[in-house]
Amino acid sequence: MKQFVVLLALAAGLFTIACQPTKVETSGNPLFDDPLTADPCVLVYNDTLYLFTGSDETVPGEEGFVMKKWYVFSTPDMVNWTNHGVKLTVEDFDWASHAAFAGHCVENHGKFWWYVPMVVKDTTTIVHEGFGIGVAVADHPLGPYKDASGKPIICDTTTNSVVLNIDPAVYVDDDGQVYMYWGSWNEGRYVKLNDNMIETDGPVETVEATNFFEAPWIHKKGDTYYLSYAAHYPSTTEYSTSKSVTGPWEYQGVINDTIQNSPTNHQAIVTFKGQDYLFYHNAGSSTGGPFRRSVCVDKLEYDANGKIMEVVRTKTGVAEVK
Ligand code: FUB
Repeated sequence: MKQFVVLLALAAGLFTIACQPTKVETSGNPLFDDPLTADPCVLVYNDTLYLFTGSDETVPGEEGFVMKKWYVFSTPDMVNWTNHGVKLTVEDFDWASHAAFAGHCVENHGKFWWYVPMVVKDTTTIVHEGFGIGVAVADHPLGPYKDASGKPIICDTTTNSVVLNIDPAVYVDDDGQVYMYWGSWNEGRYVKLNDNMIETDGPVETVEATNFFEAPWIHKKGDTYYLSYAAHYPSTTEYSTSKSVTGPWEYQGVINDTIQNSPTNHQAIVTFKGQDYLFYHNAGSSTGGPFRRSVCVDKLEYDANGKIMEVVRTKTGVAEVK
């Protein structure tokens, strides 16, 4: 009888162990409580995902954006992240005075080009909000970066630019032609960039995309170009598709619904080690209000017809990838 009880206890123990869920490592949203991060941009290089972010700073008495610098983070597996620290600041650009808004880093010709908007120093070129878009360059995603053009590529006095020249998104097409998209307050623009990455090559064109508010991002899946963007304000993330990088754009729908505690959400979309991801920000790490934000990541999924399904935002984030 005693033997039977021992066997029963052993079996129960084994059953309990077998039923224990396997521990799954997840990233957790927001990704970092400290520092505060906003406006994600991502690229994959040498099996590593690099995340470029802006920096929301808490300054007593200041409720709006306080942004002076940009960070770089990296991960080999979406769970273990390294904060590489500040890699670019307003002071790195002689022509800029303040407001380090959303940037975009892209690889081309073996170098890394980090396009960033800031308010310019030269008040004679300020007609609207005073933002210019410049670019810094480095040999590696982690830098060191230095101003590549010595002046803004786009500013208020550029023909057909917009009132708020922010949120650059640069895309190198399959034939090598480079395009820069940007815009805010319902006005989107794009321009061809010269092969040297620091000059425009042709006129500034208007982007016609339903509900466009700001934060354009281009990616391609199969032979379809996806233009995602912040729509309305407070913003959802929505998207349109085309068979050409310059449109015409056919409206498709919502990727990410409005975020309760943040009127902005600024997306970045990437495929890494076979998984698709949506990076965005919320204001979940902070008691500082809607202008103190933190970057998050969740899974992005396409249906069988290539339509992006609305993202399910989670607190747990995404699982480790090998
Ligand atoms: O972070 C400042 C601005 O807020 C960005 O440039 C926009 O995309 C919005 O996120």
